[in-house]
Amino acid sequence: MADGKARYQTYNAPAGGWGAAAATAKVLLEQSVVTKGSRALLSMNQPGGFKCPSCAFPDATCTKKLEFCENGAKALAHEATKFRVTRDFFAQHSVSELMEQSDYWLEMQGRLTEPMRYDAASDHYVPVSWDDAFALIGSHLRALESPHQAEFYTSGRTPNEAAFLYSIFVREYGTNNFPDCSNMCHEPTSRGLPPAIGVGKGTVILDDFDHAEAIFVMGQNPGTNAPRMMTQLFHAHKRGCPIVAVNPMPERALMRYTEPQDVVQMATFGSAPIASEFVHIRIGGDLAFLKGMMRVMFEREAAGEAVLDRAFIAEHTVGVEALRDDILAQDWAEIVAVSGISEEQIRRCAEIYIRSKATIICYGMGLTQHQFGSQLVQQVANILLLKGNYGRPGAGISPIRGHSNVQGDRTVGIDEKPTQAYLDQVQRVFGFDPPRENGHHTIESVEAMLAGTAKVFIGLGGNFVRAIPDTTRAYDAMCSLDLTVGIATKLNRGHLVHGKDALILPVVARSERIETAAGEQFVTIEDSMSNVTASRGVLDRASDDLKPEVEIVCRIAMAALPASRVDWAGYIDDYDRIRDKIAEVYPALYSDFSERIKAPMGFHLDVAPRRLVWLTPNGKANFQILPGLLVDPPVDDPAMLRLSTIRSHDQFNTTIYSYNDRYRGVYNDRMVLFVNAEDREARGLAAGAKVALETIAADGIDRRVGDLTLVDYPMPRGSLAGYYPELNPLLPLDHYDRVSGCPAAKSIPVRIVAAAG
Ligand SMILES: Nc1nc2c(c(=O)[nH]1)N[C@H]1C(S)=C(S)[C@@H](COP(=O)(O)OP(=O)(O)OC[C@H]3O[C@@H](n4cnc5c(=O)[nH]c(N)nc54)[C@H](O)[C@@H]3O)O[C@H]1N2
Ligand SMILES: Nc1nc2c(c(=O)[nH]1)N[C@H]1C(S)=C(S)[C@@H](COP(=O)(O)OP(=O)(O)OC[C@H]3O[C@@H](n4cnc5c(=O)[nH]c(N)nc54)[C@H](O)[C@@H]3O)O[C@H]1N2
Ligand SMILES: [Mo]
Repeated sequence: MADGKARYQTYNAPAGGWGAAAATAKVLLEQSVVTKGSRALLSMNQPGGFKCPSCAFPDATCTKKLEFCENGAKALAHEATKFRVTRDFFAQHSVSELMEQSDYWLEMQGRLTEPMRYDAASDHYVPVSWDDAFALIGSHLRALESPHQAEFYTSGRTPNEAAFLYSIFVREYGTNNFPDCSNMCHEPTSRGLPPAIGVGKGTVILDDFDHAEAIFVMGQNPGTNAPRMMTQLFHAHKRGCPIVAVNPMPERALMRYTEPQDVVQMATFGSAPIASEFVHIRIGGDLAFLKGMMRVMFEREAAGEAVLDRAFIAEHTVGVEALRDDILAQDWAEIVAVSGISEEQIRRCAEIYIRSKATIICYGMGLTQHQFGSQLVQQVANILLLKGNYGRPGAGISPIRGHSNVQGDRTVGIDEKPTQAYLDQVQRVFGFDPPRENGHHTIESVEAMLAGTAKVFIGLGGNFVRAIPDTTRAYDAMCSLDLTVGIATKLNRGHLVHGKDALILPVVARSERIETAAGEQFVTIEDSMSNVTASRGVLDRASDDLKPEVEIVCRIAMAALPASRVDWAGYIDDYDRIRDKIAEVYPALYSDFSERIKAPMGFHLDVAPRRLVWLTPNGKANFQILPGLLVDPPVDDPAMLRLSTIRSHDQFNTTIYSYNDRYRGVYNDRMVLFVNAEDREARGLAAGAKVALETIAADGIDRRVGDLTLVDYPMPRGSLAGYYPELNPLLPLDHYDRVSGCPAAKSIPVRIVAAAG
């Protein structure tokens, strides 16, 4: 638990500004890296330096200023930390003892230093040589009856070079089982957008923010999770661009913000409101809101006003009539009831949208993590199509990705449902027959573990057991395996909930230099707006006994596939050779990769809709229909509340930096529930009461989390919020979007039980 006393109070200061500067200094101090960390921060996101290991927001193309934010600094400080997890540490603590510790405590122990193997006799991790570790993995993988009994997870911090080789290795090994953090994140974007606009990516570049005439920010908390985006929003606001924020929580940075890069504003303690319109949406109300806006457009069009971009629709799209029929079938009273937004405000937002000749809609997990998340994202694509908001400056769809290279990993082959054309290409380039059937996404991989068919789990980064739904079942699933491997920078729960054999393989981190026999190497990543840039670490590695992810992947491949047709040894030292292969497999995107990456700011991957080219089967953009107004099936229980599991300001996914959530006024506590005071009173509960939550599910499994403190917060009626990953035990495994496999972590049906424990 946290050291200090829990406090809940309103945060009245603007987001950003001096609060952010102070928090940056504090975390460098806490990790004892004030000098080293500050120096490294000067190289972060600069040409010749390394890419921020935190979020996937792109850098400005001009390099005149520092390009890091408070939360990037936290990520760096925790990576560059002076603390170390050594063999003595593991000798001191058994795995069962470590299981009793919090995620925060585990994180604070520092960087892993050498490979470790689980010893069942003593219940301790003990040192193992790299050679023995690879031999153990090889012997397990070679012994499986079928390659489909292994699950190969990737987390989105993995750079392109390692992810590409991993995808080739796993396919040569014989399976497409690629559970990926993206499956829990922007998969609705990757699966929902292709039928609509032909690509599963955003169509906006950073420069578009300077030309937009309206920006919508839906289901996203940029002040915490993509703080560098605040600079774009701040400048857009300054030049009078309307910004509409759609969120059940009045996130502080969307309300009032001080730009830390603005010297005058900092010096005068000034700040600016960011959102000109705050849409206080019910959890799951976004479909109704978008349909309401589209209804206004079709109504006015029917009344003879030219609201739609008719020429664009005629030339580029199919299906507008069906969309119009669906939209006009929605009744205003229901739209208002489901969204929680008045007709007047919806009309006002529609007016902003109609007047703007170039609109960007950004969105995050608030839209994707619903049971119909993929179809909801398609409605965002629809409304943009109605006004031709593609292929022109200042316009487009902008999913804001999570991990710094989650989009890149997908581009270079981490995909459980690969296309046949791509598999043909792999076969041509590497000469082996890749498996043709679909593999497992994250949920399916857990189902295979629970069914006893999966035997081996390898995690290239990440913290699988903490990130996935249904924590209790997830732990059982993991413990049933023959071998679990965690390839990681830091100790986490995933290493403690392990299979019969288990390995921890420590890696060189993003901010650290990669030296090989061929000299210093760099890696590449693709940000949320499809820019590919080089990342060169500047710090010394945390321990001599770490290996780069590329080498680890190659050595696993060599151990598992002695008769491989791929020259794994040749890729360990020279990363240009890997990039040449990426260029061969993806000639349209990556031709001349090794040359083009030499440009100081890298290059932009082609995004066809920017050129008004639609890579769909019919060569057009297609309007998509989702009947009704709900993004989650209804639950027939009057006591039901919808729970959204969100991030605090002081965490990176499962990594907990502290127990504070400054912008929401919560200190020294993460076991909180943000509740509407009337919902609380209707249950006869006092503010600050301790309660338990129970999931409402029909599968007969009891899911309960206790000891939660009710904090009054401006939530819409019926909507609750609390923190991920602590509340993951409440999220049923099969509560996910069937199109994409993405868990509906933003909409868990729960009831409050007025009892602690
Ligand atoms: N510092 C930091 N940066 C990060 C991360 C981190 O943990 N810490 N994680 C990274 C990753 S992997 C990702 S995917 C991104 C996540 O970045 P976000 O998408 O911003 O993540 P969340 O905190 O999950 O919250 C999303 C927002 O959705 C809102 N919301 C909840 N339900 C609904 C709904 O039904 N409708 C609408 N409109 N809004 C809703 C919540 O109030 C919250 O403001 O950030 C990345 N960057
Ligand atoms: N309830 C709920 N569940 C969610 C979400 C939610 O909003 N609500 N969000 C989902 C989302 S969007 C995501 S992306 C997933 C995140 O799922 P993951 O990506 O699996 O989780 P992380 O917490 O980002 O992983 C952290 C670990 O990665 C390792 N690591 C850090 N840097 C490196 C590196 O450079 N190399 C290697 N090899 N390892 C490294 C460290 O050991 C660290 O402990 O969680 C999902 N789960
Ligand atoms: Mo994510």
